[in-house]
Amino acid sequence: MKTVYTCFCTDYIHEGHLNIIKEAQKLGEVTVGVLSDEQMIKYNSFPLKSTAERVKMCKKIPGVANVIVQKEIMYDKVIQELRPDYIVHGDNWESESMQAIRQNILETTNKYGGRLIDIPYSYNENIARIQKQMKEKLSIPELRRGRLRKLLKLAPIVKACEVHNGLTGLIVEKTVVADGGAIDQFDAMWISSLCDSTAKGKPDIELVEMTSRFRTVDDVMEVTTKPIIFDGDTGGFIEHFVYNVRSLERMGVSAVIIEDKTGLKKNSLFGNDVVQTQDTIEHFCQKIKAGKEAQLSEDFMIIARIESLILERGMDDALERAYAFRDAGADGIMIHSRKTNPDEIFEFCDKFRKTDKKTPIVVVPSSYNTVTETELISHGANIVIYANQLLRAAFPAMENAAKSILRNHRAYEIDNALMPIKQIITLIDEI
Ligand code: SPV
Ligand code: MG
Repeated sequence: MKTVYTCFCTDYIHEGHLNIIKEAQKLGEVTVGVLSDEQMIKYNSFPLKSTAERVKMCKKIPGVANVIVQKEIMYDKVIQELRPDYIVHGDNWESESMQAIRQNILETTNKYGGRLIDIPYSYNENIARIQKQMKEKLSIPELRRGRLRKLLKLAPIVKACEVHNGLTGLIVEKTVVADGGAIDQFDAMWISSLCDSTAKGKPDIELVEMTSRFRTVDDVMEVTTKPIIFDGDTGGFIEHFVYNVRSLERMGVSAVIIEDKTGLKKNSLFGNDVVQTQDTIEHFCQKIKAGKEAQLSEDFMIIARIESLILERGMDDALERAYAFRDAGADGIMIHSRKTNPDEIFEFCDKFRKTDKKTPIVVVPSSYNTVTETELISHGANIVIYANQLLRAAFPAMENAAKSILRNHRAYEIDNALMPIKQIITLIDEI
C-alpha cells in the first residue's frame, strides 16, 4: 500500500482539514504530522492546545492511520525518515514562508521520487468564522497574559520588538520571514517608554501619564495577540505602582519592567551625561514586594531592571542588586548597558548564571547591536528586546517624504518609496 504524509499546525480541525484527509486516503495510508509547540510559535500563531492535545485531536480524525510529532517546520527530516509516496498539502502556498516550505518539500521528494500533491484549499464562511474565533481566543486577556511565561519555556530566547501603536503592533504581529530554510517571527511586544513618548513628541521622562500609556497598550491589544511587556519606567511611587500592576494585569499584559531609578527619570542611553539617581536596594525591593503582593494572577511578571552599568556603578553593584531584587520576588532581571560591545552584559550574565540558573535575564541590545541572539543564548539570556528600531526606522522615512514633497512641490518623486495606496487601504483586516 502506498503511504501519504500531511502536516497539521492547527488547534482546531475543520472541514478543510477533513477534506485533505479524505483526498489523502484515496492515495494510501495516511500519517499526520503534528507541528510541535516550539515550531508553531515560529511559523504560526501561539498554540492554544499543547502538542499532546493536538496529537490526540488528530488521532480521532477518521481515516488517519498514524500520528507523529513534526519537530521542524521544514519537512526534509521527517520526509527522509518516512519516505512517503505522497505528501499532501492545501494549495495555499502564497506567503514567503509557505513558498520556502514548498521548496524544501520538492527538493527532498525529488531525491527519492516522492510526489507533492496540492489539494485545493477549502475556505468558506464556516472556516472563516472558526479562524476568527481562534484569533479572539488568542487575544482574551486571561489567555494572553500567561503566554510570556509559556514562551520562556518554549523558545531558546524570547524575541520582543518595540511597538507604539496599533500599526506597529500589526507589523510585529504579522511579520514572518523565511531565510536560509528557517522561518521566524517575533514572540512578544515591548511598549517602550522612549517610543511611546517620542511618538507623542514628548521626552522620555515619565511625562506621558499612565492613562495615556495604557491607551497605547489598549490600541495594540485590540489588533494583536502576542504577549506584551510594558516598560513601567521607575514604577513611580510604591502607592501608585500597586494600582498600575492591577491595571496591567487586568488588561492582559504579561510583564512590567521597572528600573531601579528614582526622582526625575531620564532615558538610560544618556547615561551619566545627565543627572540620574539610582534607587536604594532597600527601597526598590519594597517596590517589587508591594507589586508582587498586589498582583492577583499567578502568571503576571514583575521584572526588575538594573541601571548600575548604565550609571557606571560597577559589576559588583549590578550583581548585588540582581540577587536582592530576585530575593524580593522579581520574576526576572533586566540588565542594561550603553556600551557599544556586549562584554559587560556577557560578564554579568555569566556571573549571575553561576549561582542562578533559572531567573530569566532580559537584555536590550540597542547600543551593542552587533550581538547575535545565539551569543546571548550562550550566555544565558532569556529575553531580547529590540527596543526602538521601528520608531527609528519610521522617522527618517517620513522626514524624507516630507522633504521630497517640499523640494519638488509635488508628491510624484517620493511615490516609489511609499506603500501603494491599494496596499494601505487593504492593510487592516475588516472585522
Ligand atoms: C525604552 O525603550 O524606553 C527603554 C530602553 O527603557 S532604553 O531606551 O534603552 O532605556
Ligand atoms: Mg524606557
